[in-house]
Amino acid sequence: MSDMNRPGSAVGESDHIRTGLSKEQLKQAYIDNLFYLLGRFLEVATPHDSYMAAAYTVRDRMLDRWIKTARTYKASQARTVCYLSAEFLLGPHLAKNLINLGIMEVSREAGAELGLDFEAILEQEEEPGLGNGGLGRLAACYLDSLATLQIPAIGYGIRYEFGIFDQLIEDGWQVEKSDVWLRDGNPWELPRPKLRFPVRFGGHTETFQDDGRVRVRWIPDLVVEGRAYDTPILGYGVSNANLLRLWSAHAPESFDFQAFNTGDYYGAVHAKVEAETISKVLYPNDEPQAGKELRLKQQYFFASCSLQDMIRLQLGAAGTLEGFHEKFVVQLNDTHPAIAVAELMRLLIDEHRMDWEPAWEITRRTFAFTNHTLLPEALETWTVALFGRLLPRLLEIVYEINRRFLDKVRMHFLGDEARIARMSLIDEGHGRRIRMAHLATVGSFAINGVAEMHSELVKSTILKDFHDLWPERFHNVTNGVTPRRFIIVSNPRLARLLTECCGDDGWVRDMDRLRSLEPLADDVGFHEDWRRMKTAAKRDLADWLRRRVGVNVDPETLFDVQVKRIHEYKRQHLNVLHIITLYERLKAEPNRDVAPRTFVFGGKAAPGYLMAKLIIKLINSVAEVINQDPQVNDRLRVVFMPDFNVKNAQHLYPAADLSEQISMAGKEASGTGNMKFAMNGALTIGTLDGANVEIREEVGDENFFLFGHTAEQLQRLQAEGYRPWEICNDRFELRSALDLIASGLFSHGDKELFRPLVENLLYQDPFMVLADYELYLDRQTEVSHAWRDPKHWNRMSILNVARMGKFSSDRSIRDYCERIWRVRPVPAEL
Ligand code: GLG
Repeated sequence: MSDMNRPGSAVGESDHIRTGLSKEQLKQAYIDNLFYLLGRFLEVATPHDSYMAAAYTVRDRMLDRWIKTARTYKASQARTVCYLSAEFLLGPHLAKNLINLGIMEVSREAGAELGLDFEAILEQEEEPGLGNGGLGRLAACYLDSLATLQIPAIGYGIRYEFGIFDQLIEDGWQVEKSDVWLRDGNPWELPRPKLRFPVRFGGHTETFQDDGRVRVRWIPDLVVEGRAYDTPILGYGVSNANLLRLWSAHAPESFDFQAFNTGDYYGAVHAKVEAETISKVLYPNDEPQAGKELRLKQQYFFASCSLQDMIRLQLGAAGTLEGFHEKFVVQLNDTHPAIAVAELMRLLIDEHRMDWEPAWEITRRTFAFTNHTLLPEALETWTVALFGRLLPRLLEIVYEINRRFLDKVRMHFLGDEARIARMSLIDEGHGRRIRMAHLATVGSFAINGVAEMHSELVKSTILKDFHDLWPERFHNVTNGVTPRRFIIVSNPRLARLLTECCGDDGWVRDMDRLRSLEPLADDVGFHEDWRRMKTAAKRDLADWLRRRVGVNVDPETLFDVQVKRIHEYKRQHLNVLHIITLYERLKAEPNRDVAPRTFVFGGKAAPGYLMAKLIIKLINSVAEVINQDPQVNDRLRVVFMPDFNVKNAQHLYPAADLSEQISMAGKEASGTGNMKFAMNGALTIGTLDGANVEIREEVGDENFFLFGHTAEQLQRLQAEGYRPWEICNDRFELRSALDLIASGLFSHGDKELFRPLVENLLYQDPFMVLADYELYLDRQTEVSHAWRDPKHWNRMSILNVARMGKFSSDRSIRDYCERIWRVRPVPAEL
């Protein structure tokens, strides 16, 4: 890696001045950790030993801040945000923490003096893959911004023993390998063995008299213990360090001694295994709900542990639960933790002997709910039968919440029985199911979508009836991503350039300051810097792809990138149809003058999602044919980057020229990859969907390649009776691309392999790929023309970076703080 590409060389050069850490101290601390914690010495340390020693050295520096922060928050009795999320996709810690501590440079120098290969050490880290995609990564960006903005906050989630699977590509197919991320230890977490809470499952309930009141007792048939593991989350350029608390499931210590003593050894062990299964593995589905019993157990498990922990904190500080909703605001990251609404009621009523009304008052003033998707298959419901069997007491509470809620609805909309059925927490139509989005909505004082367009659709579609009732509760908070991870760590060259242009690194905490770049968009000298930075990043990626994937790509070509989960609504196959059309054009007219392109794909498919897996196979099959065809492979290359995760993604954002955001309009709630690319200077080709709409507004229509039907147009097309095969008959090139796939050209003559995909497109095309094909191709032709004019391209690229301030997660978090959470910064001082 060249000098320019060192994370940290761009910012915080006053590193050790800020932290008071000298190189000598770091060296000594590193050697001590190697010696005392790992039992090693420099000469025999493996790269992994070096990584562990480095990680401990950094963590020690963080603990100081963490404790000071905790003290400060405690003393100020500050209102605290609790971010409940089933996923936190953090990415590697080491580089990020070095940056946020401001000791990247001095550590690098210390490493060099000890003869260590710094890059190799960073490379050793196995990232905690505790999330599927956008939703989990958003939670991680928000933790970063909360700490940076000095907001008292706790992230609560699950410490999955196996995170998202590792993806291998074998013969073009996705193969899943389990992610054993804890195998070599996790230096970033602190186990809190004494911090544990019981969580019940199954059994039945009984009523009893208590002081003249009827109360309920839940007699479970399984009790699981949640144990806390804490990870400090540092802010950037501040002393605040917040807490991420993840729960791990265990059998209570005294597990079934009776069974042991009576000789039922297997029975006793089974109970232990059953308990520990709960936090074993992350469900690898991004959008569709799994509907599995274990998933409901996971949800209840972490919601209950987190609330019990908050109650502990509140009672410790105030001695009463009365002001609970003043002390805490709980953000529900999608419906995965929505059961918390009923669980808080249970804890207040059954365990803390409150009456229903005051308990409900606290509950509905505590929660706020973020919706992340409109896809029907992703809206969570649980059958009443399963729910009642697993959580009998919670079912009673859900019924009671519903009864009281529907009484209100009845008063408001007299006689509107259809509306009541639509709004009920119970869907009576499909085998009686509990609608988790309704539970979250009824139990929250604020509900928000994740981009302007999405929030409008939430109000007009899935939660329309609720919006009619409580319009004041509905908000929009457009997503954002952290520039610490996605510019400084990923793209140090760009970070350095931005710091030079802005005069200091203030843009890192105030991305709107990048507006000062605008005048440079026409500066020839600056264009030269810009081009040099981009080319260097593209060379790095080309090297990386050669080493990791074994393909050669030419850094001079246009890098056209689509990385995200593989899903039909995201329409990777539309991209493939474009590639095939380009291929056919070149075959028909070998000397045709086209802008040479390298197409890069990446992303995981849910293991049970066959069509998505077939799309991966198609991409790899098309790649195989094109990359081996000497007639075209100087102008066309296709690469599938295996195992797309945070660590690998960091190589891509700096190198991309074109960012593909081509979902069917109305389907992508926000998207956040679109932001990561644009803030690194890639131009977007995209539909009017999710946050694309706002990105285009910010960067300017002239700096964005918009295409495709709008959501309303598509809806109309569908209502009129959409007949994709007819589109095909009119569009020769489209027909021909589909025929080519069907002919077996990409599948060694096998005409069956891709038949399901081709037929799906021809006869159903649920995501209207064919409807947008021609518009997409036309726009891609314009992209090629624009690429031919580097001056113009660079200008657009610079303006994209200059105008992406809105999409810093710092802005999103400020929006949440002001509009929803009503929390204020509490600076921690060292
Ligand atoms: C969802 C949506 C994305 C969104 C993300 C974060 O599909 O469009 O950007 O949440 O809000 N499952 C997801 O990734």
